[in-house]
Amino acid sequence: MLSVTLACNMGLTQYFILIFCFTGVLSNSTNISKRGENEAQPFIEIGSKFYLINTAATMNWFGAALYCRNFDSDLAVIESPAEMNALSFYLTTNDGHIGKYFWIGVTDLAEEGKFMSLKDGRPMLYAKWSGGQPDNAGQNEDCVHLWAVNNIFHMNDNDCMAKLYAICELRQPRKSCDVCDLKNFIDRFMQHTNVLNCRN
Ligand SMILES: [Ca+2]
Ligand SMILES: [Ca+2]
Repeated sequence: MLSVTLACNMGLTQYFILIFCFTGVLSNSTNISKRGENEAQPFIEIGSKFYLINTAATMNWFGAALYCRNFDSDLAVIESPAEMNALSFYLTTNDGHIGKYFWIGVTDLAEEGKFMSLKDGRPMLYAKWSGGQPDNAGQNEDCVHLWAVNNIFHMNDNDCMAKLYAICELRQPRKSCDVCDLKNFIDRFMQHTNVLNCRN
C-alpha cells in the first residue's frame, strides 16, 4: 500500500509539475500574442500588421532599410490587396500623408525587372503599380515606394538614392511554432512519465 501511495503521490507531483510547466508555456504564448500591445511602440496596427510610418526624416532606400532594422523590423512589404487597401486607407485618412512618398521593401537591384521582397528574398507577391510603372526611368529606378495617385496609394519604382520617408513592418510572431513547442513538450513529458497510471 505504501509503495502504491508513494507512486500516486509521485503522480500527483508530476501533475502539479505538468500544470506549472503548462502555465509557463501558455504564459509565454500569451506574451507573444500581446507583443503588438506591449512591444510594438511606436508601431500601429493597420489591418493585419503593425507598421511604423516614419515621417520624421527622409532617407535613401538603403538608409530606410537600416532605419527599420534598428526597430527590429523590416521595410514594409505589401503582400495582398487587403494589406494594400488597409494601408492606403490609413495613409489617405490621416492628415499630412497625401503627397508623401514612402519607401517599401521591394527592389529589382539584383536583376532588372525582377522585383524582390527585401525581407524574405522572394519575388514580390503583390503589386499595385500606378499607371505606366514600373518604368525604370533613366535606367536607374530599382527601389519601390508608395505614392498617392488620385488619393489612392500605388507603387512606383524610383532612384534608390532619392530621399523619401519609410514604412516599416513589425515581424510576425511565429504562431505555428508556439503550437509545435507545446505539442513537443507534451510528447516529451508523456514519454518520460507514468503520470496516468494512478487513474486506474
Ligand atoms: Ca529597375
Ligand atoms: Ca518609375
